[in-house]
Amino acid sequence: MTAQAQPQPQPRVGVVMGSRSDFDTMQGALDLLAQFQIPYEVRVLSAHRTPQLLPTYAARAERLDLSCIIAGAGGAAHLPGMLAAFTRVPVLGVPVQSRALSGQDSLLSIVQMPAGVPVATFAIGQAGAKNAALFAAALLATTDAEVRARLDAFRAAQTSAVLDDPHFDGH
Ligand code: RP5
Repeated sequence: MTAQAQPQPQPRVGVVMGSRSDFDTMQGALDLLAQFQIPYEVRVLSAHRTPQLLPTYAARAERLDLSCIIAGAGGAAHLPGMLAAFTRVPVLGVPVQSRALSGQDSLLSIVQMPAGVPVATFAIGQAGAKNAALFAAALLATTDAEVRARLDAFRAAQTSAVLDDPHFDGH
């Protein structure tokens, strides 16, 4: 018997990054999207090395009606801003921690957009990647009751983990 390919659910979030070397940073976003059962797709796109792929991906994001694109990049991190220039799909920018400047360069490259083309910018590194995924879940939760319930449960578990810590002396 041959294995049947399972139909893949249509992605609701796009996750892109400027290089394969960004993958470790972005893994936290992928893990959380999976935990919330939000279908996603992943692409490596570079504003500098594959600039021709940016308008193509932006058009795809609109065609698929993605709720948002999470875009991680480091150094001269133009990927989130350039994608935002090509599409009205909300772009959540994750500054990857660079070797030379510890991600300060990535952060400023992503956050300092000119008025008119916004990129929602998150913390440098893995915290930013995770929070971008949680933000994507919050966006979907405005219209999706199942995602809303999972997000509420995630928050409740996070709170319990703090309050149930034996080192927490309570109030
Ligand atoms: C950026 O340059 C990427 O987002 C990555 O963070 C950085 C370094 O890329 P590699 O030289 O490791 O491919 O475009």
